[in-house]
Amino acid sequence: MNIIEDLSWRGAINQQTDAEGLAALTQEQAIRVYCGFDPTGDSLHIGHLIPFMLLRRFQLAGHTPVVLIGGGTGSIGDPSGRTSERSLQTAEQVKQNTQALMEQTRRIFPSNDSHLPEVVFVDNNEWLSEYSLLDFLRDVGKNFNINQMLAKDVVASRLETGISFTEFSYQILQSVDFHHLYKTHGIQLQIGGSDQWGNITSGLDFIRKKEGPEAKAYGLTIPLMLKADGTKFGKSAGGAVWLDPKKTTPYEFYQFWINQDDRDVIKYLKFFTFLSQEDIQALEESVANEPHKRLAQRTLAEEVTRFVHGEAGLESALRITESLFKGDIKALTADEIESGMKNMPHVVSEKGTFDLVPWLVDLAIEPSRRQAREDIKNGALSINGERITDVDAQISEQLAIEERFIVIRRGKKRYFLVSFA
Ligand code: 383
Repeated sequence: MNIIEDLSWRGAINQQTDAEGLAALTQEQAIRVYCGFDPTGDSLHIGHLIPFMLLRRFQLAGHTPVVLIGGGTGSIGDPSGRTSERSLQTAEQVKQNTQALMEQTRRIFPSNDSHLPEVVFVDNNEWLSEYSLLDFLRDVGKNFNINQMLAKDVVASRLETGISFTEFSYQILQSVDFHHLYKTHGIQLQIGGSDQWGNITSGLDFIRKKEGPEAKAYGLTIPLMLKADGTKFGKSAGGAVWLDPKKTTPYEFYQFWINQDDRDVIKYLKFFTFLSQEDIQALEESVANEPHKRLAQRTLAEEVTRFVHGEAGLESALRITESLFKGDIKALTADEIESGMKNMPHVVSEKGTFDLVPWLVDLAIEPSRRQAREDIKNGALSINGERITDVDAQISEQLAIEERFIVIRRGKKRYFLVSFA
C-alpha cells in the first residue's frame, strides 16, 4: 500500500496542498520529507511524537526522513496556536535546548536498519544565522506580500491583541527553511500538525516564486489529537507527558498509555504504533468482545514505550507494574519504587525506633490503632513486600530500602511511601 493511503487509513491526514500530486510522486520515487521542532524546551512531549512517527513511517516506506531542530527559529518562537506574545529565550537557553532535542531525537529514531534510507538531522541556525539584514530584505522580503501574511490565521487572530514584528516574521523564517531544504537537500515535502498549515503553505508560495510555478513541493498536515471525553490529549495528572525519561519515567509513560479509554485506544494504535492494519483490526475486535482484557491498551502501551524508551525502558516499566500489582517490592530498586509510586501518598517519619501500631496512626497510614491491629492480624499489612503479623512489631529507618524509603502496603492496592526526615 502507498504511504499516503496508509496515512489516510490511520486518520493521520488533515490537509494536503496537492493530494493527487503527492500520491503520484511518492508512488514514482523515493522522496525526502521534513518536519521541524523548535527548541522552546529541553524535551519533546507526546504531542510531538505524531509527526515524528510519521517521519519514521515515510522511512519504512523507503523515503528519507529529515528532522529539523529549529536552533534559529527557536530564538524567535512560532506564534501559531498561541494567543499572546512569547518572552524570548536567551541564546544560551536556545543552544542548550537545541542540543537536548538533537540528542533526544537521535536516540529515539531507530538506526539499526541498514536497508532503509538514513534519517538526516539538521539545525536551521546553520543557514538562518548567515543572512545579513540587507540580503534578507532584498532576496527574501521582496517575495512576501504583507496582505497575504496578515490574512494567515495565526496573524489575523492576533491583530486585536497585538503581535510584534518579530513573531509576525516567523512564517518567513520557516519559508526560508523549506526553500533552503528544497534547493540544497532535495526536500519536496514538509509535514506538521494542523497548526503548521499557514507556515507550510507560505513556504510553498516562496518556493514557487523563487523556482517557478512548476516546482514540485508539497505540504501535509496532521489532525489535532482529540479525546472522546473532551479533555486535552497528552496531559496526565502530573502535566505534560514528556519523552525525556527523567521528566516522565518509562513506567509513568507506560501507565499513561495503558489507562486510555476504550473509545480512544484504536485511534491511538493507528497513530502511535507501527502495527499493521490486520493487527489493529484484531485489537478492535478485542475491544468490542472482551474489553475487560484491555489487550488493546496493553499493546498500545508496550509498543509506544518500546519505541520511545527502548526494550530496557519497556522492561523496567513492566517490572514495576507487575511488582506493584503483586506487592513484590523486593524485586525493585529504590529508583524504580520512586518512579512507580509517584502518584501514591508519600509520608515523612522522624528517624528512630517506634512501635509500629502508633507509628502507622501518626503517619495517617491507618485511621486508628484498633484498625491497625486488625489489619495486622488479618495479614493485610506489609512492609517492603513482607507481611507483618506481629502487632507488637517495631519499625525504624534501618528498614529503608537503599537507605531511602520504606514501602507500606495496606490491603491489596493501597501503597504508602515513607521517607525519613
Ligand atoms: C521550525 C522551522 C521549520 C519547520 C518547523 C518549525 C517548527 C514549527 C513549530 N512546531 C511545533 C513545535 O516546534 O512551532 N514552527 O513545538 C510543533 N511541531 C510538531 C508539529 C506540531 C507543532 O514540532 O503540530 C506538533 O509537533 O508540527 O505544534 O522549518
